[in-house]
Amino acid sequence: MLLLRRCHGLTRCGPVSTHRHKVTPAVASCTARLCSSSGAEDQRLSQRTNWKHVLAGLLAGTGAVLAYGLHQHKAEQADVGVSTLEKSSPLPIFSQDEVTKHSSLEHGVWVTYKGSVYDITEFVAMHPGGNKILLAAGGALEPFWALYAVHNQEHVLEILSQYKVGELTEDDLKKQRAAEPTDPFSSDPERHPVLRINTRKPFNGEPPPEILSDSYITPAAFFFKRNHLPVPQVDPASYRLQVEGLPGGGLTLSLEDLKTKFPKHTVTATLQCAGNRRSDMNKVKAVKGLNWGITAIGNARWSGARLRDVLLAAGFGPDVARWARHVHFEGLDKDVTGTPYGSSIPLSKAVSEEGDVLLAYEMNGEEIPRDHGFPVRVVVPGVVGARNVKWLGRVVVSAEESGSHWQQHDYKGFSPGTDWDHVDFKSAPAIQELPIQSAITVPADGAVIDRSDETLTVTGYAWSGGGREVVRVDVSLDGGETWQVAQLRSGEKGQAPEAPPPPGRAWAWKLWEITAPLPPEAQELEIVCKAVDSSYNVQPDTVPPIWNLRGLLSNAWHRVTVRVRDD
Ligand SMILES: Nc1nc2c(c(=O)[nH]1)N[C@H]1C(S)=C(S)[C@@H](COP(=O)(O)O)O[C@H]1N2
Ligand SMILES: [Mo]
Repeated sequence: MLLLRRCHGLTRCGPVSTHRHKVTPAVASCTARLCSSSGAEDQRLSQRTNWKHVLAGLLAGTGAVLAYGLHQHKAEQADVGVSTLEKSSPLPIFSQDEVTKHSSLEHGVWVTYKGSVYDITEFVAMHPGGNKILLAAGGALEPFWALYAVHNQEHVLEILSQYKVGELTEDDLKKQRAAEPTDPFSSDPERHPVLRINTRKPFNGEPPPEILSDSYITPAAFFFKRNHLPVPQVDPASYRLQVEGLPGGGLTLSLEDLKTKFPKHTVTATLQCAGNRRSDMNKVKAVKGLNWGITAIGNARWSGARLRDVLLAAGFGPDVARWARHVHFEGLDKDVTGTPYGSSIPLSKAVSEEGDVLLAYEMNGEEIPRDHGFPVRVVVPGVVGARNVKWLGRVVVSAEESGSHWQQHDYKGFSPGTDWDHVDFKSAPAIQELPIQSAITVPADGAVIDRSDETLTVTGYAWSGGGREVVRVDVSLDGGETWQVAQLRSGEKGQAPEAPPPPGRAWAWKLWEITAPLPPEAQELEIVCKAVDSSYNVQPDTVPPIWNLRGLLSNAWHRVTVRVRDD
C-alpha cells in the first residue's frame, strides 16, 4: 500500500527502514516521498501516535498526562504484541556540535539521552505543540526528565529507542554529565509519612480516610497536596504580589503590605481537587490523571486579605466592571519553558462581598506551609482546587479567561461518549463551582466487622461547591434499598460547632456519622452514602453516566463493602 503522510506543510514519509536504528535521511528531506507501508509500518504508526502523547507530556508540562500516557501506551502495546526492544547494531557517533545543528524543523530535530542520539523530526513536524518540543531540540532530554520525574522512564526509553540514530562522543557525554541539572525537586519540603503518595515528583499525596474524618479542621500535615511542579522557594522578605490590568498601572504589594494595609479576614473553606475520587471512575473505564482515592479534599481555616479589598485598592471600580470579566492568577512555580501554573475565576466571584475570596497568608492560624502556597495563595471558597493558585505571584483583571493550559486544556468535563480522538477542550466551560460530594471514610472498603459488635458506626464527609450547604446525608447498609439519615457536624467532636454560615456562603464541609444496628444474618454489607445540598442537588447513583476521559467530578454515591464475621 502506498502511503503519503503530510505534516505542517512538509510531506515526509515514515521510517524508511524496518529498523529505526538505520540512520534515516530524515534530517534534510522535507520533499515529498512515497514509501510503502506494511502491517509492521501500521504498528509503528500507532506507536508513534502514542509517542506523541509521551513527548507532549514530557515537554508540555503535564507530568500526570505523561505517566498515564505511558500507561496507555503499555496497554495498547500489549494489545498489538509488539516488542520495541531492538538489538543494537553499531551506530554512528555524533559530536554535540552535530547534534546541536539539528535543532529546527528545517534541519531536523535531534535530542540526546544518556549518550544516545535520537531523531524525532517526524514527531515534531506532526505535533501541533511542536514549538514547545523544539526547546529540547539539539540538546539533552535530561533536564526535562528531571523536572517531570518520570517514573516510568524505562518505558519511555523503549519507545525512544525506535528513534535512535547514533551515539554521542565520549567527550561530549562527559561534558553533559558534568553539566547535569540538579534535581529541581530537591528543595521540596518534607512531608508526613502517613500520606499516601500518588507521585513523588511533583508531590501528590492524600491522607488515609480514617485520619481525614477525625478532625473537622484538617491539620496542614494531613491536608492533601497537589503540585504540578516543584515547590518554589519564596523569600518572604522580597516577595511581591503584582496586581495588574487596572487603570493607573496596578499595584505591587509586599507580604507586609498584605498583612498590614488590608483587614484580616478568616474563612473556613473546604478545598477539593477536581480529581478527587478519580479511582472510582478508573474502575469503570481507564481515565487519564492521578489516581486519587477519596481524600483529595480537606477543610482549613484560611486567613488573609480579601481579594475584593486588594482589587479596590488597585483601582477596581464601576468603569472596570464594564469591561472586565475575569481575574487571572499566576503561581511562582514554573515549568521548563518558564510558564507558571495559572488559572482564572469570574470577576463577579472575585469582587463580590459575599464571595469571600482571600489572598491567604495563614492556614489554620499559622503561616501557610510551603506545600500549600507559602507565603500567599488565593483561596476561592466553593470553587475547584485548581483555581486556588498557590505561591501567588500575579493577579490580573481581564476581559478574557486565563489562557493557561490548566484553564483551557484541562479541568473541564465531557460526555461519557467523548474520547481522546474527538475531545475539543474549547467546547466545554472550565470547571469552577464543584457539584455535591460525599464519601465514607470509616469503615474502609473490605473491612471485616464482628457480629458481636451489634452496631456499626459509619463516618464520612459531605460538601458542595458554590456555597451550597449540605443539608442532609443519607446512608444505606443494604446497597441503597433502605436509608437512614446521618448526623451532621460542623466542628470538632465534643466541641461547639462553628456558627452557621449565611445562606449561600457555606464554604466548609460537614462531617457526618451514623450508628446503626447490624442487620441480623447479613454476611456482607454494602454501605452507601449520598448527600443533598441546599439547592436539593443530589449525587448520581452510579459512575457510568458521569464517566469522563479525565476522570473529573467523580461524585457518584460512595459505596464500601464490609464483611460480617461470626465469632
Ligand atoms: N501554583 C500552583 N497552584 C496550584 C496548583 C499548582 O500545581 N501550582 N495545583 C492546584 C490544584 S489542581 C489543587 S487541587 C490545589 C491543591 O491545593 P493543596 O496542595 O494546598 O491541597 O492547588 C491548586 N493550586
Ligand atoms: Mo486539583
